Amino acid sequence: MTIKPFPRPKSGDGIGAVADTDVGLTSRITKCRSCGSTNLRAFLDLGEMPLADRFLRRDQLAEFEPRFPLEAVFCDGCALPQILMTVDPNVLFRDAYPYYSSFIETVLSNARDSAREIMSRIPLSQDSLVVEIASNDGYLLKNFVEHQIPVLGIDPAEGPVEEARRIGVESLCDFFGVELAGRLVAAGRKADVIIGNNVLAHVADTNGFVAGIARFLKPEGIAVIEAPYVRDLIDHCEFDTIYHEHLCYFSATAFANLFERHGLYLNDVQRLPIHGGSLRYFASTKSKPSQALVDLLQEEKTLGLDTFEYYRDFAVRVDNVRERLRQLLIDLRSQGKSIVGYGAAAKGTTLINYADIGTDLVEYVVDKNVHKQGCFMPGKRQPIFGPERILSETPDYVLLLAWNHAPEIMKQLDAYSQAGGHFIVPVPEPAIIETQG
Ligand code: JHZ
Ligand code: ZN
Repeated sequence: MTIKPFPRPKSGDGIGAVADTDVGLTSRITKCRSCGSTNLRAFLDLGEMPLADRFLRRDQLAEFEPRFPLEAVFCDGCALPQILMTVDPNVLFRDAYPYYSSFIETVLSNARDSAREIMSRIPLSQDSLVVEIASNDGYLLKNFVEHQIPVLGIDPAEGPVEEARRIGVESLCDFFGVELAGRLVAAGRKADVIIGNNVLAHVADTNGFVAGIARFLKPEGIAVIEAPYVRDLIDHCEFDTIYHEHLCYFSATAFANLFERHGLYLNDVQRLPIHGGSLRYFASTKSKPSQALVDLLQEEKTLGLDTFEYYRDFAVRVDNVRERLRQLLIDLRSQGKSIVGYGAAAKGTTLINYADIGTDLVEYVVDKNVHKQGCFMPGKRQPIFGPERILSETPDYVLLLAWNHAPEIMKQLDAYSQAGGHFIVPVPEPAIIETQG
């Protein structure tokens, strides 16, 4: 089988380049987001990509769609992989931010586990305060509300915040940082627990964010932070989880370096399967490292996660996945097979745009999230429908753009498998999952 190379997306390629857009505070870093070092070494260039969560409404299809460079670098100073471009957070997260955590059972059950774990580690009562940064629609804090523990959610996205308030989760619609922490402390509030799931990597002022946590946390309090684990990203070639919302890609080593700068110590860590592999970090004002943490930091050293070598061949592996996926889809289409996508996931935007998967290969995408239905995928513009369409049309193949939720999705689509349907996963390597149909 010959694999034809195809052009990378680049500036001015159809849709447009960064200079033409109204991009507010969009900028390119020259120093590490964490330690300020200028020793940044490039390891991946995905070209110019549209914004991953900017699903297009029908009336926006004729409008200019901004694209931004997406290049990843490794910091020699503190071992933190990161991207160079910072897109204005008001563009990324306000207004029509479409991500509602409660649509995903895996996210809900992880939230329940997290709440249970936290309650087993620290005594909480009606006099306590549990804060969640990026509290979204209240999917996690509601577990504390059930136990009559006072909560405060903080999130800049209006739609999800409204939903959180509707279900009784007190929420502030704002960006968290050292300034907001200062205002809350001045108003007499301090937190026993600060939770931040999938938010640390999203914040442009990385140090301001951690300084805010340090300021807002009671001396005996704990910060519980979840973030995708860069080791899983690299090992399983999850390049599609790289997009403009994700500015940093943490290891325990890089996390500890960042938090210690603000007087917070990483004391424990748990590996989680969620989002393709994440770490749950436990930090507090005193240093009491658990054996699990000591072991993981040692493992990271042994593997070389704190050296550029670990990332050196990633781009070659990514290109290999891209070529193989394209060829698989092209072969299936040339045999007359129909292919659709499941999950209008942010990572799906990176995947279809980097692998140049247009409607000729993947005709449409389905997603349970009603806020995404009726819209179109960024860049490649597949229309987004509800998942029932798969059951009514029985396409030959479903490409799992939300491959991280494969078991949950395949379970729901059991009738589709029974009817002879097949699933394709794009990473760690493109593969057709055999079903019993
Ligand atoms: P999912 C988001 O990434 C965005 P995304 C964000 N930047 C982040 O950090 C990560 O999460 C953690 C749908 N779905 O979770 C729901 C179904 O339709 O992989 C979602 O639209 N049916 C905040 O967007 C999408 O798939 C289902 O049964 O890449 C999954 O998105 C399931 C399970 C999901 O995250
Ligand atoms: Zn650094």
